[in-house]
Amino acid sequence: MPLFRTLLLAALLLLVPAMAQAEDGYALWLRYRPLAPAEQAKYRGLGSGIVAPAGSPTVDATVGELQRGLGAMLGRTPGITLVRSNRIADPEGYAIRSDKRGIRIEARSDVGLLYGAFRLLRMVQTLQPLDHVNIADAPKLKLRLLDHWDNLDRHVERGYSGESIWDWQKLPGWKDPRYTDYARANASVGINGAVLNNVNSNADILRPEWLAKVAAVAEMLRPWGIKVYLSARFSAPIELGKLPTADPLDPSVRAWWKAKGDEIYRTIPDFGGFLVKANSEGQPGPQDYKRSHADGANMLADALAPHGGIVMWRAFVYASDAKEDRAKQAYDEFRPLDGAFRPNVILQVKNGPVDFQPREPFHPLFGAMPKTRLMFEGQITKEYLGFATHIAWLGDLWEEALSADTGRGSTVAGTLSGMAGVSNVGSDRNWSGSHFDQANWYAFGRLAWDPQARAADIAGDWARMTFGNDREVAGTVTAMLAASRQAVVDYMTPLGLHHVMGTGHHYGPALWVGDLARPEWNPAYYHRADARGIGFDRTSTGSNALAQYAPEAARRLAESEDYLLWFHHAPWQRPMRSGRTLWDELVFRYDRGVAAVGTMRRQWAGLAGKVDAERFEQVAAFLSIQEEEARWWRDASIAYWQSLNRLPLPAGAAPPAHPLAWYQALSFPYAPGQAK
Ligand code: GCW
Repeated sequence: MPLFRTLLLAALLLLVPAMAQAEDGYALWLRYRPLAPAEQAKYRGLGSGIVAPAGSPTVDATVGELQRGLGAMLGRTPGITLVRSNRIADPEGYAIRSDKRGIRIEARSDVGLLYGAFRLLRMVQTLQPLDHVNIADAPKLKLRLLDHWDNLDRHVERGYSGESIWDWQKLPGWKDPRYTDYARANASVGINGAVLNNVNSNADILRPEWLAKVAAVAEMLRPWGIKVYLSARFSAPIELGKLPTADPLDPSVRAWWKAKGDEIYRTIPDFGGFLVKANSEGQPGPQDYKRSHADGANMLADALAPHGGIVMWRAFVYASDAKEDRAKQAYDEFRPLDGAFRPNVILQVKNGPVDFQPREPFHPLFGAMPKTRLMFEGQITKEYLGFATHIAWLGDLWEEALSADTGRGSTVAGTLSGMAGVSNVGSDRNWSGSHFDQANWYAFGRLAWDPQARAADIAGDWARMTFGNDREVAGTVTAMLAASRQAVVDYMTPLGLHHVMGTGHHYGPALWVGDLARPEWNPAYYHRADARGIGFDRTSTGSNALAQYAPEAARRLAESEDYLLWFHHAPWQRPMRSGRTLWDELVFRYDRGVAAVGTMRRQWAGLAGKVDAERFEQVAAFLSIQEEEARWWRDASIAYWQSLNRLPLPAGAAPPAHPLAWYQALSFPYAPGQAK
């Protein structure tokens, strides 16, 4: 071999490990980095080789994942026996046991084996011993879904991570391998369904040529235990079927949906069902024909029932002409329909009564519809929490909602049949638009599997799997996550403020806006601030939204300072528990939020050299953006409140960097993710 070729080869061999170290976030929490020899030693003596039942695509996927993951981490595959067993009661559950000879994963179904395998991989990723394992686990909820708000032209509504992952134009011919990695990531946290298209839906997805595309995606997700669902446009019988009406009680409309259901199941035999946004924000629905939400949902449910399909009907409604407090409308509309829905209808309720704000009280429908199946809708994509650049750990936000006591005999978690998360996945190489936003996708899956899980434990697992087991790194990342959500609440919407963001794009503060066509679109509608006070009176002297909660829950919410301005209109001078006035407390909290971002920045900077360069740099840059924008929120808010209350700043608080007019003049016509 000529010398230069030998040298080239040697140089390449040296480069390969370095290249393998490069991290761009694509691998998510499934990085499977080789363990150090001392760590590998922990896993000696467990036999070797995988024994699996006769192949099915899911068993093949399971074995492949174990080989890939354990092979990379340990340099070998320990002895693992996968066993189908009727002793495991839950169809998706599993048991893992180990002794000197090896590890045994038992499950009733192949997907249970898959979940067991991912659990085992997580244990090795987080360096837990495997010698005396004895674990049994099963999901607490049957429906664990991602809702993609993806349009057919690949624009993602409220998406901050590029275009839609679904490359519709090239489907079904080109089946992007990325869909398999998407499915692996979901399966690893137990997500078992995906609604592929936006709830502001387009009937075209139900055309035969589009169903062929959907079928191709379904085929790729199926081995990983994931069913596909579609958002159905209620007026599709008019748009596609050329019928004169979409009235749910009209026999021709019912027949059209039934035939459409039959056609879908011929194309996709395990199709999950429909998600529907009806009579909300301009979407068509049964009320266009003076029919109820139950009439509409039941008609679709009847079309899918023979095939085992479900209808997820969204409770996110507020009427354009209603004079009523927007926060009350979903409850007023749906509570009287309790018991009126078919068994295969599930009402999908957002975590709070307004709209995915940094902090909302739990939705009063949870616990209030005992005869109706409910599912929880959370927003993984951060429409109101800083898009992709701000670190905001939603594990805490969801835990707060899920663990809330409804006062009707259970927590919110206890009322659920399922959970759906509005996906933050897009075409970006790192999937979620930022490395830390991957944590929210991860957490959503883990909480859907077990809505009583502790967000702090999930954060710890994610940190180790994503950034490694180094104590300082994992500890710092976990601490950053833990502080991050309250920081966002503090610098954006402290003390129960809500919906005070920019119009349309929802980026940045715009508290001064009060002239939009619909009252409930205006920040001023929500904060009701003037020279004397601030906040939305939702007690009995105001809209009385509080009365929608059980008395015990209402009392707790009414007394909480975290929800003060959600439920009360209070004078600026109101004394707070801290001893400060409301005004001083507000400023204190804005400052606390900005300071917390500064702390996160410094914590992250301390990890220089301990985190791979590519991810380190991006996180550092995003934290600078976050700090700048936290200050912007704080300063613009203070400047606006002062224009009303004329109060001096508390001692030591810095004046806003610019006059109010400067903030009011900012405009962002091209901010991403807007509704189209
Ligand atoms: O939060 C609002 C969003 C809309 C969204 C709507 C909904 C899909 O601003 O973009 O539309 O909620 O949840 O239906």
